[in-house]
Amino acid sequence: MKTSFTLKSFRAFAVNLGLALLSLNLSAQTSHPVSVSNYSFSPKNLNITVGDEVVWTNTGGTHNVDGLKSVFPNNPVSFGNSVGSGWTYSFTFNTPGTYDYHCDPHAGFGMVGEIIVSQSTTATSESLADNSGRILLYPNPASKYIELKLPSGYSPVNMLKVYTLAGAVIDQQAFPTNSLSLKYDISKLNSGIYFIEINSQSRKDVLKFIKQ
Ligand SMILES: [Cu+2]
Repeated sequence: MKTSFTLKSFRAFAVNLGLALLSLNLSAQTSHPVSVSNYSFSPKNLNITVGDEVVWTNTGGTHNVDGLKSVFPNNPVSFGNSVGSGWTYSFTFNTPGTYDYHCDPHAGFGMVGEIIVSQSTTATSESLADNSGRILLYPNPASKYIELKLPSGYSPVNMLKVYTLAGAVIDQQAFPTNSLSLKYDISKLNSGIYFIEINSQSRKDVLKFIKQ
């Protein structure tokens, strides 16, 4: 009798705990570790979402993280710490954009890093919800990547083609199955005007984008 009561209340407790953890998880930021040693940041490049935290841990040598706007004027905000050894430094990125940084003593040795902070997926799909029926391409112009967002009725998508203003096809690939969005890397393209063609069984869309 007593045991079953205890079990029951334990179950109720476990369910409540489960719900509490779930809601905590949904709102929690993601933490991205970067190790600092051997004159490098690893990983050197990070793609994160607004509200995420990056944690740098210096495991060897005398280094720092310098992402100050006085050094990198294009950084949306400043971040960084002082030169030293054995430290851990964390920063939460609340403004989208591209952030560059380096280690002050070893910048000349190529001890550099970059973090791309994107809007959260949830916020993006919500804010784009009223554009039903159209394919969205953003940002445009862009330098690192473009993102394609397809309307919910757009399915199945077969093939994606990228070509130059002159009409030369430079890339062709399958659109990810069961996905209505795609992040496409344009960092290696030369500056200029390009077209991206998306085919479904019933329609073909061609969107223009500018690589900065
Ligand atoms: Cu260093």
